Amino acid sequence: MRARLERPATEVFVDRTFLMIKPEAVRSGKQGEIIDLLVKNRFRIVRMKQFAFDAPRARSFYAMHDGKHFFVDLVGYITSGDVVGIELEKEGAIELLRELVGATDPAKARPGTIRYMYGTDLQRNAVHASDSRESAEKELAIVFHEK
Ligand code: FUP
Repeated sequence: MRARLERPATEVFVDRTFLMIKPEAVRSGKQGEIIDLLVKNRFRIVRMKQFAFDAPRARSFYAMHDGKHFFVDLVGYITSGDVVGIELEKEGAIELLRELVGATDPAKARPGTIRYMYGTDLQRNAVHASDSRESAEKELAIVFHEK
């Protein structure tokens, strides 16, 4: 008979973060290549779904930018088509994913980063990645409807 595996007394803590593939990258069929990059960089995919934001959920997702000059356009853009939301796990996930994603403006992103390879301009910059643990928790809750 096989021994029953016990859960370890202390859980190992691994950071989690959120990546979203934005509408123009989904429209042009780049999901697969972007997900492949995540896996090659040893991020573990925990959950993933393709969906469309409605305006209230998009405004809540981008609430930190409410009132800025680009807010209305940003909400219009992010609700313009399907996105792919992905929960990722890795030691140091938040910082390492931001490095892999690159600068907000694709024109300023370093070669090898996702925005350098797949971004079009400041608004259509291929992906979103959480910038802190608090943002990750909030964004995962909005996208995956966590309580
Ligand atoms: P980032 O954390 O790199 O995604 O960038 P920000 O939080 O500064 O910006 C959020 C999103 O707003 C960016 F993905 C792109 C968009 N944006 C504009 O459309 N115009 C601007 O002038 C600045 C940001």
